[in-house]
Amino acid sequence: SGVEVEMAPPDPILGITEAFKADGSADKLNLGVGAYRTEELAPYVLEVVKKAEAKMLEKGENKEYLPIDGLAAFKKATVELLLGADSPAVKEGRVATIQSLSGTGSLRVAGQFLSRFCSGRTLYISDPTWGNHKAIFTDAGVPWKTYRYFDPETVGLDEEGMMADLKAAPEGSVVLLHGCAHNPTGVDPTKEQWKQICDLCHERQLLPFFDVAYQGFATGSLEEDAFAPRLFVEEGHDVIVCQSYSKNLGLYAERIGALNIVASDKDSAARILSQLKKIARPMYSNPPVHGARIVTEVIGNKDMFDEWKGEMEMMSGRIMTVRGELYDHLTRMAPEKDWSFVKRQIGMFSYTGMTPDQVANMTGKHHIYMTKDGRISLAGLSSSKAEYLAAAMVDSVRN
Ligand code: PLP
Ligand code: TYF
Repeated sequence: SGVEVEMAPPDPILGITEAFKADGSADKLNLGVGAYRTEELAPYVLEVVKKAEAKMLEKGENKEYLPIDGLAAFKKATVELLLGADSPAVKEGRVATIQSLSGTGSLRVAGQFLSRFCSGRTLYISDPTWGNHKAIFTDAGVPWKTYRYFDPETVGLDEEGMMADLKAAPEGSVVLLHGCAHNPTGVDPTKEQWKQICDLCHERQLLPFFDVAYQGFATGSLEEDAFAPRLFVEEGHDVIVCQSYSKNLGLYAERIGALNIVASDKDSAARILSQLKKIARPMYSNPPVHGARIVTEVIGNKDMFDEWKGEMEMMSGRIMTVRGELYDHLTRMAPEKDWSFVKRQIGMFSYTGMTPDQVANMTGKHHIYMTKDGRISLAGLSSSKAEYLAAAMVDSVRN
């Protein structure tokens, strides 16, 4: 009658932070988790978030339960941020939106929806992808396969491989795409390539499913970063989109995000929403309110919205600056190697191509923590540490 289980392995990303905390070295650097840090390497709370919270305190809002599908004003704000306020799909009421527990929880609800209503349809996931995707969809009972995505030779998109694998996918398959700033590679399709992927989804009757975790964080522009999901919706696809406010509004621990399913008409959207609520209810009943209010305040107030855009540009700009500095140091220290990928990659991460042994050297010898797949989070790097990182990388790839 006892409970005996094996020890579970630590999370490949969040487990790194545990190891980092236990390291006593003064040089240590946590480039594992994708979380934005200031130049002083401290966590950053956006000024606009503090303002929104002050306003919320002033209003004295209560702590009553939200509806199962979340705060109505948040739902409106989040779908308009994603697709644009004048999007026909939004205006026609064809989008079923449910506020959920940030990106991860939204993906999990979407997974449950797929396993319940799209059984027999395989989900295609990029190789590589964010470490949690496979676990989320495995737990939700969604059968998945991978499609080729990354070409280590060019440190770019494996366009041919991706298109061939998607062409070979059975009709009705679901394709998981990163809306922008692909994690971990930092390699995104160009606009032209997105159009080809969109056409292919039409031809092959594939259901596009976007994970949008970095809107506004990739280029600094909310519109630019929503190019791909907007294109697919405009082209008339039914589309699933998960959103997260962890990175772009720095609301990591508030667990605020949404799942949107764009349907062909208002009635099917209403039926889909009713089923999403039926999924959420026995899982967590209803979502937390604090982050939903923050997002709603920020998006709904012109001054705060503009201030948010400024802070996003600041954050994405700082990451681009450290990319440039890291590139300069690397090129000076090891000019025989082409380091231009560091500057080309988009978003928080650089996918370095380092092997597990080289990563072990980074951590064991240089106290630099990063994921085993060779990914480093540049959001956790400061200008003053760029040279130290470059020296460690050069030491690791040469040995
Ligand atoms: N999807 C991708 C691609 C991510 O990189 C992340 C984390 O950063 C998430 C989803 C979900 O994060 P969260 O659950 O904090 O929104
Ligand atoms: O890729 C990352 O680093 C971020 C952070 O379960 C993260 O996505 C990692 C693991 C996780 C949730 C968020």
